[in-house]
Amino acid sequence: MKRILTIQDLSCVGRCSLTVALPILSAMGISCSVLPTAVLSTHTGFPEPHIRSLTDDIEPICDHLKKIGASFDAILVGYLANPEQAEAVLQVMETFDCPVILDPAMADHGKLYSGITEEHVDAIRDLSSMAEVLIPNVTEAAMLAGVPYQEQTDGQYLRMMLDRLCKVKTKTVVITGTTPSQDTTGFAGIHKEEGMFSYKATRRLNRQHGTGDMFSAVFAGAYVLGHDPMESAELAANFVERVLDNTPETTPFGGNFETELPWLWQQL
Ligand code: PXL
Repeated sequence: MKRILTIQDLSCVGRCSLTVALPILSAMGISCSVLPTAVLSTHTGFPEPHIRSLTDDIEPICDHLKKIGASFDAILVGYLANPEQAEAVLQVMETFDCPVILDPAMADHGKLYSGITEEHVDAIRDLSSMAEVLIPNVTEAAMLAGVPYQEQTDGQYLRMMLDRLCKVKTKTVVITGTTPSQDTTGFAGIHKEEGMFSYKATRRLNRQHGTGDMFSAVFAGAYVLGHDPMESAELAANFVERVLDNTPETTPFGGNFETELPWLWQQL
């Protein structure tokens, strides 16, 4: 059985991060271990969440996991609570020495998430150069590449960001939430050996919190199971489309993904 360690927060209410990665990876037949970066009453899309960062706990948890002989086929990194955590996460990556899939989880729709600072962006930029796969949305890609955010994404803009984000250790970058045209959305990717790939589907009018986290969890699962980056990203996009179709109202409680898990299992 494949094993993934995922490093992201535990938000008690509002589907995102660990509360989506765990069930999704389990439904894909993958053993999912967790290293929580913070406990929040809700994600930061709700007003005034209670937040306890677990910055000082990352290293001792990692040390103990190493001591008991834990090993992983991949590490999936998501939301970090502060820039200092990037250093601790780097040590976890070095300790377990396996492919890292990094979702920068810090911004969307042209804006940083509440509480995320410019120092955080710099720390994630440094960390991202150590990842084998990077999965930013358009806003995060622009911030990491150091270019202005554009709501409409033409091919030249995406190509420029993909080239800038593809560092020495990077094998694949997938930018999610692209807008190939007014009524379509999709992703654009680059694979170092095989070149560019892209995908588009009808744009859904509703938005749901946590769909980026769902995308990266499905992608990570398919990738460790041996699917190539395009197949993994397409499966992830199709899963998110089903979640959106299943959740007509836009609320911060997140997309109804639970009923789509049997479909996900059937695709593998
Ligand atoms: O879905 C991204 C995410 C993850 N974790 C926390 C968040 C957000 C986005 O707002 O606040 C805590």
